[in-house]
Amino acid sequence: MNDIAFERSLSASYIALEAEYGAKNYKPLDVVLTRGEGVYVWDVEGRRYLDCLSAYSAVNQGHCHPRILAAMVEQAGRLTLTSRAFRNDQLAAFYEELCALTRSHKVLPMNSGAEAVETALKVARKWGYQVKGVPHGQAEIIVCDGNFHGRTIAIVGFSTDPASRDGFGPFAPGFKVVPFGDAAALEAAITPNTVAFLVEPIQGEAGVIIPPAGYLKRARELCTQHDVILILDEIQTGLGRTGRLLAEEHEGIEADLTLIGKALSGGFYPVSAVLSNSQVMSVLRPGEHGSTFGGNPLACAVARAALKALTEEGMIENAACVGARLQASLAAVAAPAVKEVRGRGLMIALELHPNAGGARRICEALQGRGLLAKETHEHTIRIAPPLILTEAQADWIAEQFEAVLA
Ligand code: IF1
Repeated sequence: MNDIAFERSLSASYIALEAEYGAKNYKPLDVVLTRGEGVYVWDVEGRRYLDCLSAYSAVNQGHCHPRILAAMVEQAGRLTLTSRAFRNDQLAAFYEELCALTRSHKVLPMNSGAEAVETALKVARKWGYQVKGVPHGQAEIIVCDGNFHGRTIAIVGFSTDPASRDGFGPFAPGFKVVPFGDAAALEAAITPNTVAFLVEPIQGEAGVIIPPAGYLKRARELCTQHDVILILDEIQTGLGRTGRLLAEEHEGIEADLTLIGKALSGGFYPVSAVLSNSQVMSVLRPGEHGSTFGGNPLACAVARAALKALTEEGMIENAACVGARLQASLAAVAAPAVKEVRGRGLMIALELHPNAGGARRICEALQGRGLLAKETHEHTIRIAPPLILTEAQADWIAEQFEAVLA
């Protein structure tokens, strides 16, 4: 489409309205989507795109998955919200199924990922005072350089990304930052007041950064040795994205608290959860934490269906197998602009050389070829299609990158 045709298009009218009334906290690609099915989405002009972002891994099961949709519609017509002041008949089954699947003992349901992170931080601090015996007000939590855990004030307070953090202080004290992937630095940072280590198994926003082999295993050992709670933020890496149900499985470890969100609902509805495999969760007493919507019957019914779709339809195995194929064919793209292709399962990043003109330009060119991907930082393109991607679709993705980068 030329510039004049675009200015008169339906898309342009939506974009102009957004610009007039909306806060400018995003800079999306100029594509206005109206429908989705499986790995595909359609814009208001009827053009089809293969979605290589999956709503930041919230639609791992594919857009508008029929089983999740049916569960949502059925539950929405029956009972949506009771608050936790009363009980509902979906919560128990959600707990039971989620615990069985993840080998957890306890679940605390929330809505957004950031709320799950906040919940874990609160639980860890309380555990530190009540169980570990840390002096009141002295609890320390260790986090990693380059982390992304959400947008609340406490969370952005320990972010090392100026765009996320600057201008939002004053921040909560009690956080210490160490380099990601450096177990010796973690060990050196632990003090008698350390209550938790919070880490992403693979850093997402930082650009799909995979730590050295053995790092998480060593972190697990250090946490056990020093009586520190290991909190794994699997909000992005979890639920099949890396080719395993949880990314912790790649190193054969178990966290004390595991955070999941995003694909827990298949993208239908914000559902997150804190999973606990130790007695850590028992420090919370009635009235000390909660959420109006957390654990509501609609969320539970949707999440139950989302988990069933993920596990019963072979999506996790598919992510491992098709992900390896896609990563290999992207790595084979012969273009001098490509610095590195890295990833695990269907969590892949293609990093361009700093002189290659930037990732945004490439994403716009891919959009023109019917592929939607999003840059992260200036030079990296994230490739994270739904986990139902076929081999043929994976090959098609690699061809589009080849065409655009050549
Ligand atoms: C935005 C990135 C992805 C997350 C991890 C917690 C949360 C997230 C590991 C918070 C959220 C999002 C939020 C979205 C962009 C996005 C993102 F680019 F920032 F890094 F996915 F890649 N832990 N990630 O990745 O979950 O509260 O949003 O439900 O625009 O902020 P939330």
